[in-house]
Amino acid sequence: MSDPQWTLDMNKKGGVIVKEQIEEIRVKSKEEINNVTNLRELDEVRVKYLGKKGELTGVLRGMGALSPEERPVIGSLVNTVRDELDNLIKQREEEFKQEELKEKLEKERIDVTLPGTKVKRGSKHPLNRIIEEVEDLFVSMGYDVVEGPELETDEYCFERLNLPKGHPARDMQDTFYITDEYLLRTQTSAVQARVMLQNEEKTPIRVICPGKVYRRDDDATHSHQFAQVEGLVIDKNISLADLKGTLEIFMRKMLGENTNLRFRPSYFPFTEPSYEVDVTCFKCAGKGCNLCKHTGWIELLGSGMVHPNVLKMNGYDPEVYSGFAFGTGLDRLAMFKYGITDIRLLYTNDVRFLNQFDRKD
Ligand code: 2NM
Repeated sequence: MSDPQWTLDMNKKGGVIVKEQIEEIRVKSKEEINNVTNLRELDEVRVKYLGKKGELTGVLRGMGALSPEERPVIGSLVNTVRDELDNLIKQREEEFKQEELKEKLEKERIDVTLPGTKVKRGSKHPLNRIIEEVEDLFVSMGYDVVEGPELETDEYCFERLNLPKGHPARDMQDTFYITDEYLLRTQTSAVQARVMLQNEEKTPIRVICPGKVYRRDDDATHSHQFAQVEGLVIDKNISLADLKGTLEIFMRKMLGENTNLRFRPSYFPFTEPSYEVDVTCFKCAGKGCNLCKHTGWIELLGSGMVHPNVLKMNGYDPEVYSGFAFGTGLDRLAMFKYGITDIRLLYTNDVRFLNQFDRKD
């Protein structure tokens, strides 16, 4: 902005003094404005000169002493100086704000190239993955998933599954007895006895029962507690062909489409006939290796046609209904599917082991 005009011909003394005073204020205040170091100081200077009781405002207030001719001249001079100071203050204010912003940005600067903090996410336990996969498959084929108590009664775990007291096959499973009547279930077929008995209309049944079971042995290949899934189908005209087809679909889904099945006659008290089922060794594809002891086969399931006594004892007429059942250890299935060599890894929850099953979703 251009300097105010100082060439006015002031013929009266008072006006000349006031003009000098204004010039003095102008020089002094400009210097002070230029010297302030922050917004607060700047405001103090503004109040000192331009505030209600400020020095420049004071000049206007004292104008009464001037002649009528001088007043507009001085008035306009004061306005010019005030505008000049106003502008300078605004300019300084803007400078301080910019500085402040710059400082803030500098202080809050984020280095986007720094590596982030990795959020640790849990992963699904391999056993639970297997259970979910089995459940999804059987649910897609119209089965219900049913669970039951781990603390069972002798009645459901043995009696109703064609294993009366004193039956030699009771020794096949080393049972944890709690009392004479209560025990830790040795198989989830106890749940299936409940399902059959509780179905009062005696309509067809299609269930799988996954869960923990308990036996009194443990070593590298056996645990005193392990996970099992058993399946049961009861309807009219259920045959061995239905069992074979179902297990083939089951195993091919879990272990690959090239998996074949081999049925070996066996004995279970709750089925007749009974079969142990072998699957093509997944490691050597049936050629023979150390895992399958050079047979090409791995034993994975037990199965059979539901024993007429079991049907009868749970309220189904064996002349009208027939059924098949099967059972398999989920631990063994998980070990085969993921190539795990020690069953205890599934139960000790070592994160170095579990991290290998990191979720991909
Ligand atoms: C197996 C092997 C063979 C089985 C039998 C039953 C039922 F309820 F029908 F009695 N449920 N599961 C069965 C048969 C289980 O597991 C190795």
